[in-house]
Amino acid sequence: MDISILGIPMDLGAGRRGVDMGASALRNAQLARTLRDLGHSVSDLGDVGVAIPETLDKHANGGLVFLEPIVDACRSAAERIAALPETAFPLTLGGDHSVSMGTVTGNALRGAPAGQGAGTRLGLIWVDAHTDYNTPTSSPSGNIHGMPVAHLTGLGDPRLTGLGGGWHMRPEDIVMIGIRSVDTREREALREAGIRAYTMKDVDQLGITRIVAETLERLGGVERLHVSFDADALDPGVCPGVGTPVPGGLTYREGHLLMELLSESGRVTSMDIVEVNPILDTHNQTAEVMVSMAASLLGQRIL
Ligand code: B3U
Ligand code: MN
Ligand code: MN
Repeated sequence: MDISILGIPMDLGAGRRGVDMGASALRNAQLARTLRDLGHSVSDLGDVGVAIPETLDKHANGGLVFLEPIVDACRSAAERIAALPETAFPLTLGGDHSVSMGTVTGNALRGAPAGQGAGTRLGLIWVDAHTDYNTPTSSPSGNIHGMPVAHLTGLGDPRLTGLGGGWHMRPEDIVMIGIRSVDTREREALREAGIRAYTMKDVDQLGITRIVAETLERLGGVERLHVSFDADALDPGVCPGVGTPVPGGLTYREGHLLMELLSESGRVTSMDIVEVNPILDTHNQTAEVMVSMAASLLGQRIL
């Protein structure tokens, strides 16, 4: 496969500093070499430009923290990804999870004719402890990294919902896995939208194998399939370097099995790795684990 790595070193959407260094930590953990050793051709496109928080006025936009620079970075990421050749597999490195408004949009717009609402039908597998389905009005924190999925479906601030020029995700094309932290108003909005979310209770009861089978069946009709992997989906014992750790997450093997089964399906066309925070990590463990997750999604096998 032709893998294109693109970094979005942004922590503007998170409540704590440091995820802007996540892309660098993942590169340092031998991401490109690991994927090349699997037989892929890998090109690193470098980073999208992101504003430095200390140079900005945090509340320049009536309440929504760092909204404009987040829109700018997401737009740059979307443009870079949308322009990639059809055959490329974009592997995007955050950054906090608000980068996915740009990466998902860019992937949906690849190869699509220009115009209002154009874009392919993209399936989204959101691997996360959180559902990230807040809007500016429902969010308890005001942090935009808790809002990307809502904005991708068209709910929230028009400057963020407008990134796709009228294209939005269909809620029925979204599946979440690993969920264990949902805010009250988020829960109501998710139900209303009809998004399928597998909680950690579902992982315990059904197991990853059945969850992947159901997910692939539900997303049977999509043209592209994007995996957005938030490091905090994995248990904090496995990935300690995250800003909002929640106990009771996916084990190391559950994470790998999820990636291995998705890889075997041959249907995944792009991936994000987000929320790796080297400041909070121990010896780059979280980046190393996330590189191994990418390797499993991209064909690494035990035998
Ligand atoms: N739901 C909370 C917490 C949160 C969401 N995503 C992360 N944390 N990483 C919020 O702030 O919206
Ligand atoms: Mn997230
Ligand atoms: Mn999360």
